[in-house]
Amino acid sequence: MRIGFLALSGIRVIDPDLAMIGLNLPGFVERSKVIASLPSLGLLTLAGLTPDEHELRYLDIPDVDAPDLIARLPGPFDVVAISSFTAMIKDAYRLAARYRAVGTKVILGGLHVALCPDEAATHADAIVVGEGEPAWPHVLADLARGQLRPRYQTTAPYDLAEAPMPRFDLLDVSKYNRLTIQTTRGCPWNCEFCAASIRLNPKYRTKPIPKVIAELHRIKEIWPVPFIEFADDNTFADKRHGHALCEALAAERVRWFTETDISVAQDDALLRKMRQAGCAQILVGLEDPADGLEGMELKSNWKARQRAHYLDSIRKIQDHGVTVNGCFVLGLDTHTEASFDRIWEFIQQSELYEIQLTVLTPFPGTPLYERFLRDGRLIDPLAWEKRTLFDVTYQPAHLSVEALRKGLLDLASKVYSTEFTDFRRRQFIRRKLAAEDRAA
Ligand code: B12
Repeated sequence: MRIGFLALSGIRVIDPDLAMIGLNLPGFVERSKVIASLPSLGLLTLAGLTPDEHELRYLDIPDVDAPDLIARLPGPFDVVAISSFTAMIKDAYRLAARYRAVGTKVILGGLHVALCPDEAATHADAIVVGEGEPAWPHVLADLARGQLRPRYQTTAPYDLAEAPMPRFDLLDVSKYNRLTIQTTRGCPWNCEFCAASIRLNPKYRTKPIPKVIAELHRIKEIWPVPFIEFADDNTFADKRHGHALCEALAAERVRWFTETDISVAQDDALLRKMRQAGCAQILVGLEDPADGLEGMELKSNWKARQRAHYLDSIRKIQDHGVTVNGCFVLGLDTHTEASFDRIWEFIQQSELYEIQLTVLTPFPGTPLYERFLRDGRLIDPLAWEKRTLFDVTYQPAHLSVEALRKGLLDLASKVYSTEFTDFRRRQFIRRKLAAEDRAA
């Protein structure tokens, strides 16, 4: 079969004022360029599970509505596999319709499909709900026999010891400024708003280190000195795995970025190893420096219990030469007009190297979405295209929608201004040098 693996690329903001700010602020533009360019690891993984007898192509589709799209793209394909996140799902459905109109079978999978399977099923010949690896061989076999089923559902947690080698070789690597490797899946915590891989399967799993290193070696064959982003939700939740991962990476001379939680600050030896292993930055969900954390993590209120250590933890991690990208969520139920100033004060005090500001976003399939739906607080429950993490899609508890929008815009203009961006970078270097002096 000729199989096309199709990813929707780029990042999205609907609100024109927010898009404008993106065009004007240096820190923001820089970040957007960096994060917009990544291939779909989910599709490359499925391609890695596809037997050699099939002919494969991987394509990033920048504009699904472009005239003559299908005629201009490589192909034709017997079947296309399309991946989904919520913000671009309507684009994915339009792309699916265009392919189905020319007789190509369409398989849809990914996070949004897992969260809204009944909706997705109306746009595809088959959908895969949950993790893709266990289902994909069945999809291929059923396609070959002409007996495709409309729905494939996976529930048991996929064992990452079985993980296939993603087909990085299908990429035109000159188009990307970093490539992804997944070293863990899931997260031990369960935050009310989280719409990441715990929604595919809640079990936290680690990939055997030799497999991670083999993936890195495969990437180095096409890109000798790559920059790597780990496509993990919480790389260092399992400290033993984290130590072993860093020890193995130390020999690789590669720079990398990942997402993890603030608990890395409690492990000095791990911080030293992260630095030696080439860790450039960790992205940490701080969410709120005040009482908005209360009740956010649903298993044991874990997030709220970390708050008292935030400032010390950030300093300690950065003193080890690893920059922290601190993420804040605006519009939590405790937030009032005063919260924006409080977050701004905390950011200044923290000396965080990088900051991500997003608006609380009720993604479908999350406990947050269910709560807001129940309470009648969703502005347009099915406006999936607005689930961008920047657009306001619900009625905040103690703010108007406009006040939240404006609060984000004002805070973003302060945080991403040239002056403050320069200040943050200078502070980081100053503190790092001082820490190195102390250590010498
Ligand atoms: C890398 C990444 C990106 C890349 C995506 C590149 C791409 N085309 O895939 C870039 C930088 C472009 C990006 C952009 C955006 N992202 Co993003 N991103 C991530 C990140 C960090 C990792 C995703 C990943 O690679 N996972 C690993 C792979 C292996 O998992 P997977 O994709 O889920 O695939 C598995 C299954 O879903 C399934 N599967 C997937 N596709 C298919 C298809 C078929 C046919 C089948 C059978 C199975 C299948 O099989 C795979 C293996 O099990 C996650 C956060 C995180 N830590 O996970 C956020 C995340 C996915 N992003 C998110 C968001 C909000 C966005 C943006 C909307 C931001 C914005 N404002 O623009 C855009 C939307 C982009 C889009 N095109 O739709 C949210 C999505 C929530 C949701 N439910 O939609 C996440 C979870 C982060 C968060 N804060 O919540 N992102």
